[in-house]
Formats: sequence, C-alpha cells, structure tokens
Amino acid sequence: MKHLFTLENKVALVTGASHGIGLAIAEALAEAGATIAFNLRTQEKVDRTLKTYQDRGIVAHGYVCDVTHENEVQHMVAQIADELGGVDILVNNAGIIKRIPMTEMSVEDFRQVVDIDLTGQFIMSKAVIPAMIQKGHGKIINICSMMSELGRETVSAYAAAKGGLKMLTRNICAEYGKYNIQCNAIGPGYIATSQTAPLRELQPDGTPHPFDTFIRSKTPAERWGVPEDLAGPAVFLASDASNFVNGHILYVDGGILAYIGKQP
Ligand code: NAP
Ligand code: GCO
Repeated sequence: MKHLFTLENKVALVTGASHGIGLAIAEALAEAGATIAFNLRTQEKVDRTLKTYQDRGIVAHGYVCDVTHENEVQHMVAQIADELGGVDILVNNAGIIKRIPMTEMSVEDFRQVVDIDLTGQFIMSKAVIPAMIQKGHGKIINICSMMSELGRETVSAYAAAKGGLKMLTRNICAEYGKYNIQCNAIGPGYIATSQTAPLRELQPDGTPHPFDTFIRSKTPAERWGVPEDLAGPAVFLASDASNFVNGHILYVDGGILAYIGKQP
C-alpha cells in the first residue's frame, strides 16, 4: 500500500507556500518524497521562505511570481521544466480575503480578490496542463473553502471566488480527465493561520473573540483546525492513491458542513 502514497520522483509546485496552509502542505508533500517548488511575489519573501524550508530540512526551489500575471507564470513554469523536469503536482494555495460588507466594498477590492483567488488558479492550471498531457499524468489540487458552499457576512468576493474555484475544479476534471490528469480540491474548515488571526484575537478584557466562540460551536471537533490537519488529505490527492478520484472537493473541516451547530 505504501507505494500508492509515495511522491518520489515527483515535482510539486505549491503557490504562495511561505507559511500557513501552503507551507504545511509543501512540508507534507516533501515528506512523501516530492521535490518542492513554490512562488511568492517578491525576491525578499522567496529568500526568507527558502530559509524556512532549509531550517526544516527541505531543499525547496523558490520563484518570484504573482499568480495573476500570466507572463510571470508561464516563465516560472518553463523555468521549472528546465531546472526540475516539469510540474507533476500543482497546489493552487495562494489566496487573499477582504472582509467588507458588500455594499461598502469597492469594485477594485472585489476584483482583486477574484483575480487572486480564482483567475490566478485558472492561469496557473492553464500553464501546467500542456506538459502534464505530454507526461501522461498530472495532479491539480485547488484550495477551496467553507465559502465554496456557504455564505457569510462581509466575504462576498471571497465566497464568489471560492465557489467559482469549486466549479473550475470540476471543469478541469471534465476537460482533462482523459489525459490522466486529476483535478480535485481541498476545502479547509476554519484553520488557525495569519489569514484568520483577526477572527481569533482575544478581546480587550481577555475573553475569546465572539467569532472564535461561534466557530467552536459550529465545529463538532470543537476546535479550530491547524495547517497540519491538511497534510494527509494533500498527500492522498497528490498521490497515485487518488488516481480514480476526480472533480472532488475534499472538505477537511472537523465536520462543520455536516453540523447544524451546538444547541444553546
Ligand atoms: P495566508 O496565511 O494569507 O497565506 C496566503 C499566501 O498566499 C501567502 O504566502 C501570500 O503571500 C500568498 N499570495 C497571496 N496572493 C498571491 C499572489 N497574487 N501570488 C502569489 N502568492 C500570493 O493564507 P492561509 O490561511 O495559509 O490560506 C492559504 C489558502 O487556503 C488560501 O487560498 C485561503 O483562501 C485558503 N483557505 C484558508 C482557510 C483558513 O481558515 N485559513 C480556510 C479555507 C481556505 P504574501 O505573503 O505575499 O501575502
Ligand atoms: C472568514 C474566514 C474563512 C476562512 C475559510 C473557511 O472570514 O470567514 O477567513 O473564509 O478563511 O475560507 O473555510
């Protein structure tokens, strides 16, 4: 059975993998044997992140690339082909969120979120698929969200993007499954990272943030997830163990989507 989960001789590109979920997924794929590549928007962040990987005993390859800039993406993918032999596994992790009531959100803010969280994933996937077809295999893992299924106040752009990402996942499956390319998604629940830090800050009086209490009441596991909770699901979707899984959104949410919420 172990041979199904090994990523030896595979190259995994994890976008935006400097910390949080991306770093945890990259670390897991490295532990399973993959060669890790990642991209960030500045050389300073790439250099700092290379040190992070080095400190964890991982030889990673960093590239300066904004996922919304197709020319940079195409150049990075060509570089990885020359330097590492091409992308076998793409994890579309890079993303942002803006929490603004919809009627107060500018069109620019809405467009920026959709550009990074949805169009960027299109650009990245479009760039890696041709070589995956040539190779005869490929894995694309999009990072969706609870907001791929649920709405909530102030996150209209993010929910629209993550809902769209769910359908982009299914459409890549539909269009490229015949080339032995599997495109699936991981839908994390509420995970303790810098992105959700504002929702977990202690109140001035030292009591928990109301949203922290709310999420714990909506999660059967009664806790926030941690990035490491995504390690196993990521290795599964990146490996031969999932070769007949395609177009699937694997929710790693501690049971949120199955639960009405703790009774008062
Ligand atoms: P995070 O801490 O905000 O990290 C996001 C990463 O993406 C950062 O490294 C960021 O780099 C990078 N990035 C942003 N825009 C980019 C761009 N245009 N090009 C390249 N890199 C870019 O987020 P996280 O909490 O780890 O979440 C990672 C992914 O999981 C996101 O897609 C998020 O939507 C999703 N997610 C998070 C949760 C959660 O509860 N945390 C739950 C479900 C889904 P910079 O340092 O330059 O900003
Ligand atoms: C929010 C949170 C969520 C999480 C995640 C949940 O403001 O509601 O940031 O959107 O990031 O996407 O799955």
